[in-house]
Amino acid sequence: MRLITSAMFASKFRGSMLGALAGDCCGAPYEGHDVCVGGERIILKKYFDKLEGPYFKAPKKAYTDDTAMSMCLAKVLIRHGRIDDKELAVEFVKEYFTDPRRGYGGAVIQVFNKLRKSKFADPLQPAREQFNGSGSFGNGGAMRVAPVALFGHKKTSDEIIEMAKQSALITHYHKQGIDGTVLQALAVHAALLMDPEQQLNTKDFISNLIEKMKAIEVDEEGLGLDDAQPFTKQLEAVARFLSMNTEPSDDDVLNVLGNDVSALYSVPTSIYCFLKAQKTIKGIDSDNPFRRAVEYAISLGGDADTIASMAGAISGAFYGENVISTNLVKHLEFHEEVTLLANELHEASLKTNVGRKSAPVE
Ligand code: R7I
Ligand code: MG
Ligand code: MG
Repeated sequence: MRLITSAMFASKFRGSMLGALAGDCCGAPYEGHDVCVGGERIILKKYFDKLEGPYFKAPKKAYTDDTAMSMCLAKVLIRHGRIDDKELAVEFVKEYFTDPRRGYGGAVIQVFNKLRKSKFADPLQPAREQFNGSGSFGNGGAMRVAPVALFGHKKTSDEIIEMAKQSALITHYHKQGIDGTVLQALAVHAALLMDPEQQLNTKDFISNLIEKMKAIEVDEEGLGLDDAQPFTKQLEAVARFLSMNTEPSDDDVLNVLGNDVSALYSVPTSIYCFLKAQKTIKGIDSDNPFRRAVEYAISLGGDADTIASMAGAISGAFYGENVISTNLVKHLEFHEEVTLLANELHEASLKTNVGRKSAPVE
């Protein structure tokens, strides 16, 4: 394998953050839709063809909370060289109250209100109180975590796990909300460290994630029940689907992997979209593996912006920015700011000792 140079990492940072933006912006109009069948797939293909075709002046594709919160994380990492609970809480709250109409999750707004009201006295407390004390199992931690994995590119998986957890806890206290965040961060981190010119071994990619999630989802009771290791089970299903000779039906994918706002039924789905898109996909007519991942994710409907955004973040981290059509990028609201932040995040990641608890606070 070639050494990944600093210039390649910079391109992968931009690829991941623009990939996430593309999934969010292009998927948002499809959020809550049913899975695309027959003619709807053709309409989706035309939608992408148009965005990737010769530039036309049109309203920009608007980003949603997925991008808004990712950018908050990127800014805190750039500014502080680590995740500071209070700084991150302040950044989220400032962002939300400046621009609230970005399609935020139904319950997370309570966290923002409580944080503001309490003057951030304990930045983790409001998240602990969600859903009568069980915390949110939504995918909001996972959808925004890519900058953490990028920033920690020189770190070990254990350090990525710690940083991802910390980034989730401001809003998501439920174990599944946290573990989904960790899984998405590990997927982006793994893709980031790979050489895109080497054929990706999808079997190894998923096996590595399964091993890591097994260690996180320790079956403390020792009863061997499925609910002790829910993400491990979902990833094993991803591996099964990928190894089939014929593609599983959309119904099978949706029934098993899911497409909703819970972390458990969306993060493994996004990883599946990325890995499946290494090859051609029935009904998705494109030579470009990034577009296949994002278009396929959107075609599944449900939480389309978020699943496409997470798949886009992994795919962009693997291939780098050149895999994303420049015409498409021009249609994405905020693409210049995201590019700038990706560059700054890369520069900051070279300077600091991020993630370590002992890292100096600036
Ligand atoms: O997780 P979160 O930030 O939402 C992210 C999603 C993405 O799809 C975004 O694009 C945006 O559309 O929202 O926000 P939360 O409000 O914490 O969780 C999202 C939803 O998950 C909640 O509104 C609930 O419907 C559901 N949910 C739960 N339902 C019952 N019990 C999350 N946790 C629970 C729970 O414990
Ligand atoms: Mg959204
Ligand atoms: Mg969503």
